[in-house]
Amino acid sequence: MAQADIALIGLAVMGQNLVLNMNDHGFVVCAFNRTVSKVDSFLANEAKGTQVVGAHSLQEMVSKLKKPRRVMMLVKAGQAVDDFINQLIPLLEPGDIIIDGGNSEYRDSTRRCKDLKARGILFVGSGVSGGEDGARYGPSLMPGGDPAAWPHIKPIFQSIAAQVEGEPCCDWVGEEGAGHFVKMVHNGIEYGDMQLICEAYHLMKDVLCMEQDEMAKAFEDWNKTELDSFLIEITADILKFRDTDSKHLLPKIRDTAGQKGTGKWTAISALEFGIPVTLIGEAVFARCLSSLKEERIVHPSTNSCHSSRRRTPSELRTH
Ligand code: 2AM
Repeated sequence: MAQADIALIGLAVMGQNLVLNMNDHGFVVCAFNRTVSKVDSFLANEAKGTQVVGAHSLQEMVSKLKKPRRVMMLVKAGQAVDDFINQLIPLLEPGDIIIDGGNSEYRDSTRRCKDLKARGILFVGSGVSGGEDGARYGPSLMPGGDPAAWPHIKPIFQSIAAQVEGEPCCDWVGEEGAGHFVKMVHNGIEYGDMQLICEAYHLMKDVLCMEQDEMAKAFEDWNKTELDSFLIEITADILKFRDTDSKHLLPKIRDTAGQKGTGKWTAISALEFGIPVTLIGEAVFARCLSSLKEERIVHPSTNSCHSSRRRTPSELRTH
């Protein structure tokens, strides 16, 4: 049997979809997952009829790969990435490549890149953007790390990435943790974009007293201008959307937003590097305020707002 072009560890939806995307582009992928039963169910269902092969151990996976071996991980950020790297090290040879396509912090990627370089293994930390659909049909990929790895992964990465006017949405972004740094800033920019949309909505609703369908029309018009973008497009759709009782759904949704941390990390990096990125800082603070508001209740008799419970400083440090 022909050796596989690349291994992919982590068969949650993002991982599965990247495997199927690589398969569509003619690459033979060897799939592995910590919970090994997922390998069999993936091969019997989603990957049925494809060229995808499976492995039931890391040893078996490594034995099925062409050299230099290319091993990509899409597992939970943090300890799981270090655990897999530690298990892979004794199985790989100098010149082999480990790619982390998860949502790792860029400092972790810098550390992993240096540690693996000392052992002759080439590390790549890659941002993967576009969600589940992107992973399946064309993500934006932001690889960085050991530059010696790039020629070996470029053909795979550039063919599975989204293509815009014939150009792949993927290029080498720099050394060490640069891939995950770019992904972090990319997410931070999205925070800023969403903050601008929210402020525009606030002014339209509370200052201009516009009706919901009027606001939707404004966003639709903006989407035909230089503001043409996914977020402006879905804002118009969200504004128009009606609930089963035929009333608009949006005013019924709680006015709070959580966060996973990439906006906050972008703002922290901006402070550390002395680069003013005030919009993203504002966006993070607005989300914090919105979730603090969630903790407050309006007293029905007086209509006055008071905190339901005083929170301790450590409880406030939630993000
Ligand atoms: P699982 O199917 O065995 O849970 C997304 O959660 C992916 O990361 C899944 O493939 C999951 O494997 C994997 N994952 C999560 N935590 C992990 C850990 N501590 N060690 C190894 N894999 C992990």
